[in-house]
Amino acid sequence: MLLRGGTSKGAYFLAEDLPADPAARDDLLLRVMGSPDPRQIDGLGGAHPLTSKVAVVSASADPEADIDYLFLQVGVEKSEVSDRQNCGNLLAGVGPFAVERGLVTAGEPETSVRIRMLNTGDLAVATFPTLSGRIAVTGAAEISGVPGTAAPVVIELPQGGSPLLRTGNARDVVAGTEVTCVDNGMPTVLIPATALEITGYEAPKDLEEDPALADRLREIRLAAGRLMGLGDVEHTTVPKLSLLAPPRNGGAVTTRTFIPVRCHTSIGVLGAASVAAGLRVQGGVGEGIAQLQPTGGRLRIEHPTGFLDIETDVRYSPDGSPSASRTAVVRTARKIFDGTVFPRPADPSSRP
Ligand code: NQM
Repeated sequence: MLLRGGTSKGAYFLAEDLPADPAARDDLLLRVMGSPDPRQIDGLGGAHPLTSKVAVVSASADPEADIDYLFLQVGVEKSEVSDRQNCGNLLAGVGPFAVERGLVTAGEPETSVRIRMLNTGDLAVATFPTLSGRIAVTGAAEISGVPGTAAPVVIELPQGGSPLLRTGNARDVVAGTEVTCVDNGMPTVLIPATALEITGYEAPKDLEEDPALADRLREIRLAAGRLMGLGDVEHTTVPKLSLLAPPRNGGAVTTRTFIPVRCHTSIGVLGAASVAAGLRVQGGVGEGIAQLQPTGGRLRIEHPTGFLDIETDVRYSPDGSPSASRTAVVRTARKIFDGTVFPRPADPSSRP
């Protein structure tokens, strides 16, 4: 099934319909999506990382969850499939997909699905309208970056899994630049835009066309990845890089996020959750840039096509280390197509 989940789009599969062997599965998914090819002309992919995504869903054996969700990022130009990152946007479509495939029974007027996110081990709860056992096909919710309205999906992330500050510090200096390395579901490096000699309000396309910026970001990312305990991140999609500037439209902060080479046209859900939590870290690089409302957990993260509202609370333990205790966000999802995909035939010489 093809669904839009938030501001991304992906192919959703039942785990039982894919090969159990990861190498055979990845080979099949590359052929399904039409990779490697910058246009993905021979497959379902949309020629951008945000539309070259796969969700693998199954009933969960975990008593705390109804279903398991594995996210796979399928390379566009490269023959790579990665399970190293999660995706909160595709997460919005996982509950509706599970209802459509009969993995969970729909309630009336809404259904809550407990989802174990296999990439990180974290739990999410998604609640969305359902009617007569089916998902709502229309709705009144609107999110930035998607035209029109659709049925809302309320996503709750009860608590962050990994430590919020992966390096243990509110600030680190990497490649000569002060950053905050944060992880509230997505390892993200927060960088003041002015530290990179840009304003932070540029269009994604203009930022992508700046080779000096690309080199600098690469250098920061490789160093930060090591510092965050992620090892050599040359071939992985995490950490992401979020460049921060003061808000312009009444929000908390303006962002330009690299995922990690292309500049996001909006921002990822868990990426925004990590930015929001990072802004609440005392002594982080967001201080002096972000404007945090004195009360309430909701932060409006501005991005190139609008904003994303994230509710998140950061608490400090007696030893002084911060953690995110709860994160919530509203997304929308829409079923686009359900049917049979015909993958490009396997190249006998490249068979796993
Ligand atoms: O951060 C893009 C997206 C994402 C990831 C990326 C996401 C998230 O917008 O939760 O959703 O950072 O690669 O789909």
